Amino acid sequence: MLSSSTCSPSFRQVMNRGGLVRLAGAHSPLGAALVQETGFDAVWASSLEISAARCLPDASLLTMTDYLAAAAQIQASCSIPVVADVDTGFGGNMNVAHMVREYERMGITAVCIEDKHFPKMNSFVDRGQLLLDADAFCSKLQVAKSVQESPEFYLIARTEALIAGMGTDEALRRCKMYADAGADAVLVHSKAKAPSEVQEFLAAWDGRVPVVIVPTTYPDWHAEDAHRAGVSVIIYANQALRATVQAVSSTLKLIREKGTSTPVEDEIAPMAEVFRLQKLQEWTALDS
Ligand code: SPV
Ligand code: MG
Repeated sequence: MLSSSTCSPSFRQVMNRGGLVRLAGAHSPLGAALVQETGFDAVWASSLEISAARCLPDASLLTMTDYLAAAAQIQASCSIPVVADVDTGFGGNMNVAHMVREYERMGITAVCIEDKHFPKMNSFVDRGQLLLDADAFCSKLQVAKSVQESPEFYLIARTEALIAGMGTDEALRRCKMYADAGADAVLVHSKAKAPSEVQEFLAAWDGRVPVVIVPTTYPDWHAEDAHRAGVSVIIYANQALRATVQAVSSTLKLIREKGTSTPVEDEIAPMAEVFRLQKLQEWTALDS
């Protein structure tokens, strides 16, 4: 049997194992295969990555159908759960309900929805971020929980309060409301160069649901230290995408410049490695 058809545990099952849960971003099954085999617990189907793979800004330009197709392809290909980045839920309450039903139907066991307005802009883009009123976002969360079919389905509520410069107290106020509205975990996002505001948040957090972080701009904070400070889930959201951009660009530059690929041959994956990731042997065995 093809091993790509193995079942994945749900994200909730992974959370129930206890300990720190680590995710890395991907936009394709190939990227997800690398996430899985390097030992991450789940794949982050990143809106930034999925948009960037289409050479488009992460600005609600793609539709729910686009994001769902990418997440579902990833989930179908690997045996760790996908946490789908669903931005704002693609609109209002009705869009959120539709989103939950469609994602669940395609085998996605966890989604992360954020409290920005639709259309949203990536959190690291340097322009003001407008947040939805906290009560309106709670209403989205309640709708999401009310339509989920499986008790396994896991809802992460992400606040952009720190990204919008609203401070730790507002992030705490919102996250408490989101947890009380039914979120299974909260994600507190920050674009600060140091983890101090996230640490301040964690010191005051009462632990009513687990906390998720995305340490893109404060990469020096070691995962174990973050875990000791109260973090349950860490998402390395875009490092794989950035590695790809850099590696492909410098490889192509060298080939173009030197007129031969000899200088890069030792740096790039051999064809055998590509075949291994494609599970070529398992496929060809079907033909024997
Ligand atoms: C993503 O990876 O799409 C995220 C994380 O939402 S970030 O880009 O850091 O906002
Ligand atoms: Mg995103």
